[in-house]
Amino acid sequence: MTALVARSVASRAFVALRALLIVLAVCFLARSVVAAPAPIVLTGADRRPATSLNGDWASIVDPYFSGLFSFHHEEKKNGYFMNYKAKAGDTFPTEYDFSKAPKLKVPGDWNTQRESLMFYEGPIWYEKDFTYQPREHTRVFLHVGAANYHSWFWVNGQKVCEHEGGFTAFNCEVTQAIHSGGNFVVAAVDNTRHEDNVPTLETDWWNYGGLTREVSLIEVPDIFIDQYDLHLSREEEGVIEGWVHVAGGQSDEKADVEIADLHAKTTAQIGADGRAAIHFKVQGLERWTPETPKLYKVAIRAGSDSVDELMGFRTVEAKGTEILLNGKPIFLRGVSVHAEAPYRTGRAYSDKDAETLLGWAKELGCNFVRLAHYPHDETMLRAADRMGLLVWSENPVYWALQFDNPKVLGKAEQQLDEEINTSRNHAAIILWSMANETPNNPVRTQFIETLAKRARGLDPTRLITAALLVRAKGDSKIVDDPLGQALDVIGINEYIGWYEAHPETADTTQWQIDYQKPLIVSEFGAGAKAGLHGGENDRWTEEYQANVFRHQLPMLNKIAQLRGMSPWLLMDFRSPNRPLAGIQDEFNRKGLISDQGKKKAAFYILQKAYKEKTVGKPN
Ligand code: GCB
Repeated sequence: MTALVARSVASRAFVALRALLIVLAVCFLARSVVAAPAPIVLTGADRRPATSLNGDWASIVDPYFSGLFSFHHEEKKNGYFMNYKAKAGDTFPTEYDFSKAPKLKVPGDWNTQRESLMFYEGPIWYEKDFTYQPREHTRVFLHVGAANYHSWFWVNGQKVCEHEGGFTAFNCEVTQAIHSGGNFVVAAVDNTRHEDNVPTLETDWWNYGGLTREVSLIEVPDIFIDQYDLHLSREEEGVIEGWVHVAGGQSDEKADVEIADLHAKTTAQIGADGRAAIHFKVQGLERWTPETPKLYKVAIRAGSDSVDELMGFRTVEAKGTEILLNGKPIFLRGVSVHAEAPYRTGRAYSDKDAETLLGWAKELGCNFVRLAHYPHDETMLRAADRMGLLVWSENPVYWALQFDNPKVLGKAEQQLDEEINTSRNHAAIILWSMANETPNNPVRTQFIETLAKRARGLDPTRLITAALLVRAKGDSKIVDDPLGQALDVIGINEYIGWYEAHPETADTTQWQIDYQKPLIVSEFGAGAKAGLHGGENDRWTEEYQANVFRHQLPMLNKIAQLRGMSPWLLMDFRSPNRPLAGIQDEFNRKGLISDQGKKKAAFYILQKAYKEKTVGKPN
């Protein structure tokens, strides 16, 4: 009996072990089919020579994702990424053909390019043919400015990468996949919203899908500069410091940084971690300010690689309740901006879009923009550097994420890393915002504190903020969200006169702020349809919106530690949450300017206050 039991236990163990081995083998094989190296960040990618892949791409709308998954939902080996061309005598049908498929423009969201795609959420395939001549001793990266939300890339049928997050740039190595002559690249982009994504299911903006920003090929030498950080020291006068990281480098190599206009040059040894520490003194530096946005050409070199940067130098810090720019207190006269394209709507991506939007901000009298609610395109940051607009840059930790899910924290961290590592050399950016209007609970607080700590570790030179919700008690508004402890600058959103009470309620509102830190009112505002007129208490009219601003400004001026504001917002933008026919028509109408560029009455109220410096401290 005992022997029998022992035998059956042994045989069961054998069966279990065999099953485990089979599972492991299957996993290994499956991985070898699908695994591709993670994409990398390239700082200053737009400053490198590149082969553009912008323009027309063939497209296949694939709501069931049958180009990637079989009828039993297994990942296909011969999916659409093979770009197979049917041949006479094939023993199977080929049910797709990119050469006959309709085109989509890249960069560009798909929603505004085809009426049937306006509300589409799901996967779409993209394909483009291109010719290329790789050179010896080089590595080639497919640079993607942004793909919303989840994307997969193949070159000549070989998987080169997969990426999550719709608003950050990434680079997939294609060195092994690309060849001399004709090549093709296939991408699948899926903008399906999921609860465990960042952002999550609910947002107040259009879920524009696709290859929304530019795509190119970037060729670098075997040993190349992948990331760098150069900034003006806060501690030592006239010192530029930071680091240059070299990928594939040996520790006996050197990196150098030269600013020819200042006759300044330094050379530094690359350490075992691939980094060369930079620290050098410059004479006669003109500091970057909103009034004098001086940019210098900075040459960064290592081995045979070089990047020609264009950057400004300034310091920023928080002291007590002040924000100091170059050591002097500054008041941030700002406005919030979505990456919505002026005049044509859709996701903004071009220099022209950036110049129009930021040109309006300048016309308003701004020295500051809050680029909500996700990292904006490089073109926007370059324009802000050039035009002298300080920037609040934001991680898409928006509303109620799954804060108790470690996977979600990982996604938020990855997007934060990409945002900072890509954009850290813009003089314009002074604030990294960790989140917007998140629910006040301990799990959320811990999640965002983790992000704040990470951001400080990656970049100790800028200030950390977040847009908090405010609590009401009688006539008072209370700012006591515990997340405030983790911030250098407190951001708050409030909608007195729109989502609550009346515009004039602002006259009697008292503020209790439990933090002795600088405060930015990162949102207030009201909806108005451009051209709709009426009494100042008639909702949706320009007069109502103007009235809200008229009552808000004096109230905000009474907050002693107010150091800036960015009312909601510069221009109307598409949002599926805004269906009111004849007024909203799927647009959030809180813009000071309509999506067609028409300025509303409130624009002029804020402009007067900014130009005459009657809000905030006059600096
Ligand atoms: C908010 C959000 C912003 C919305 C805005 C609104 O508080 O931060 O994303 O679009 O309110 O218009 O309701």
